[in-house]
Amino acid sequence: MKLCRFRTGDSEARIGLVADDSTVIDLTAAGIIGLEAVLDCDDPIAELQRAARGNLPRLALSAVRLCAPVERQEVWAAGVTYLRSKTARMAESDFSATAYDRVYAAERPELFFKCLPEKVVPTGEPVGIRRDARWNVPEPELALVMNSRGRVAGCTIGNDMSSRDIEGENLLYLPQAKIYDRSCALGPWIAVGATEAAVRAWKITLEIQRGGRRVFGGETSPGQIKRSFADLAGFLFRCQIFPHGAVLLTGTGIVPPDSFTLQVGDIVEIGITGIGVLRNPVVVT
Ligand code: DO4
Ligand code: MG
Repeated sequence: MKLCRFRTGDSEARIGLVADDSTVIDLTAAGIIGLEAVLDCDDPIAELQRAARGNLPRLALSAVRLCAPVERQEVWAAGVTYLRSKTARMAESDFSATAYDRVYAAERPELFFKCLPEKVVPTGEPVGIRRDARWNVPEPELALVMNSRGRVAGCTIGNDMSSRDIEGENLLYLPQAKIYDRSCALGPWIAVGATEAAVRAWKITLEIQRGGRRVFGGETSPGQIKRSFADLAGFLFRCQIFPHGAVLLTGTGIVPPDSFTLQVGDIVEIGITGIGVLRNPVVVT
């Protein structure tokens, strides 16, 4: 089931179910006014099925504005979870290479704070590249949506925008390479109900268009993530609580060649089978 946040006109964000990739069923009249309560249920699927049984308003997907599927959840990210990310980062950095090598093999994963929801953009809105960076890339990532008990309640698509020259200059610059205005996109909605085994068989694709032409394309699969979802969620929720739940980006497995950097006006399209497509133009921030 596909759970979304949406607006019509100037209305407050509402919660809906996307049916047939063309219709949004407005769940407001069924008493569902936020993501948190649904995700915190023992059985979100049963709760959504119960809600959708009523006679609820249906809107054309094309007539609503999708919001990022995040309310008060902090957004975190795992790093160096794919071999491709490890090798690309070892190559970009003179003196941090061993850190990436070690963290890929270590029991404790790299987890870093990405942003609060106010820095997240939804599908359709621009992601940003820093004006003081020379080498900027999107990072297409499966995002785990976790409830307040640390349970993976669904997943969505994430873009962990990164400035590779800043990160590569010194590992201590990671927060500046990763956190700035419009540095994270999430959407288009949350897929609820798939098992980890099913998700691991999905495909992740990245396509970057420039002036109507494809300038980069790549693909991978969540099956290539070195760690289990439970392991990543367990480390994130170890010694800290998330009263509103959290979103965890699970790392990138697609890295464009070193000669590639994003430009203003590029369109970044990330697809994950089982979820949908997250599509964002690029601006300078
Ligand atoms: O260690 C730096 C960041 C890694 C990351 O964001 C990734 O592997 O996706
Ligand atoms: Mg990343």
